[in-house]
Formats: sequence, C-alpha cells, structure tokens
Amino acid sequence: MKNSALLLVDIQNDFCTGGALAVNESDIVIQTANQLIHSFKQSKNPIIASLDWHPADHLSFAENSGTVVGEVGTLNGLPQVWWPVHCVQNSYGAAFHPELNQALINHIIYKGQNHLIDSYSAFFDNDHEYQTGLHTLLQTLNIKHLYILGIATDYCVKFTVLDALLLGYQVSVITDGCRGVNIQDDDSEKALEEMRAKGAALIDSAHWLNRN
Ligand code: VGL
Ligand code: ZN
Repeated sequence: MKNSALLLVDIQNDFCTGGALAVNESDIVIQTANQLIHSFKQSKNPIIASLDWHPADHLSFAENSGTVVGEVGTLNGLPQVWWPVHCVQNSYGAAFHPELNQALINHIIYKGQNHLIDSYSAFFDNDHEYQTGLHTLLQTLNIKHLYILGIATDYCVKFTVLDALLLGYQVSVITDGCRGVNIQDDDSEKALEEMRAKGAALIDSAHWLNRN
C-alpha cells in the first residue's frame, strides 16, 4: 500500500440518479467509494477526487453547439459526443453527491474548464495540451500506484486510466465501483477490456478490502 492513492472520478450529482447525465446504479458507486475512502484513510494514503467542472458556455453541450444530445460531431478537431448541460461550475449538479464521504477527500482536481475543448481524463484535456495538475500532485506525493473508480466507465474513468498508464503509473481499476453512460450497451465492457489490454489490473472492491 505504500505510494498508493485512491482516485475518485466525477462522483457528482449530475452523473448520479436524478442528474442531467445519470448512469445506472450510481448508488453502488457511492457505496463502494465510501468503503475505499475508509480504508485509504485508515492506511493514511491520499484520497483524490476529480470534478467535471464546465463553464455554462461549454461547447460539448449540445445546446451550445446547435447539435443533438448523444450524436457525435467534431470539436477542436477531435471527435465529440454532444452532451446535455451538466456539471456547470458551482451548480448543484457539479457538487459531490451528498452521500459521498467527501470530508475525507484530501485533494480535488478540476477538469473541463476550457469551453473550447472537452476533458475526459483527470490528467489532460482531450488534445493532451493542457494539464490539470494531477500528474504534478502525484509526483509531489510520490505516488506510483493509483486505485481508480467512479463515473463514467466509458468516458472519464477510461481516459483517466489510459493517461495514467501512459504516464507510467501502476493502475488498478475497482470495477464494481465504476458505472458507464453506455450509449451502446457494451461500451463499459469494451472500455474495461481496453484498460486491461493496455496494462490496468481490474479488481473487485471486496477482494481488495479483504486483503488490506
Ligand atoms: C463525463 C461525459 C461528459 C464523465 C464527463 O465524467 O465520464 N462524461 N463529461
Ligand atoms: Zn463533461
């Protein structure tokens, strides 16, 4: 457990039941996150959380781009799924879910703040130009191994995991603590398989909690 951190991806009201871009079974994500938070706190390992944090004029929002929610277009030269308005800075939808044990979170990373480009990864914008500060933080904390869970498996979790692997971190994805948007039914399954193929360990929270 030395040099390990817990990274909670986007456990925000808009991605949870009742929110603008809700995944199924977000309650299970929150429960699992709270169990891991407790364990990481006991072992004195850092707990980090990302927040999708968009300005109201963000161009990934279909209504700002004159496009249709769920369809795919191009933004800043990159393929872009058009989203409903979600996680607008300082709104209720952008806040941590009230049932998440947020008092124990040590560091918060904000992403998606440039209205011209989306940012699924908690490390970089989608064009890999701008860094959020997560990599620098992890270097400062001397973190080598990331335990990642959250929302959405097929977007922000996936791209965060892939960037972490590219940056040389050991990555374990706590799969029962992740849920996806699943525009196609098997998007989350495919995303997990891609993470595994590129070097992430896929683990189960119960299995991990029993060993630590
Ligand atoms: C996310 C779609 C749009 C995510 C963020 O957190 O996975 N998905 N913005
Ligand atoms: Zn977003």
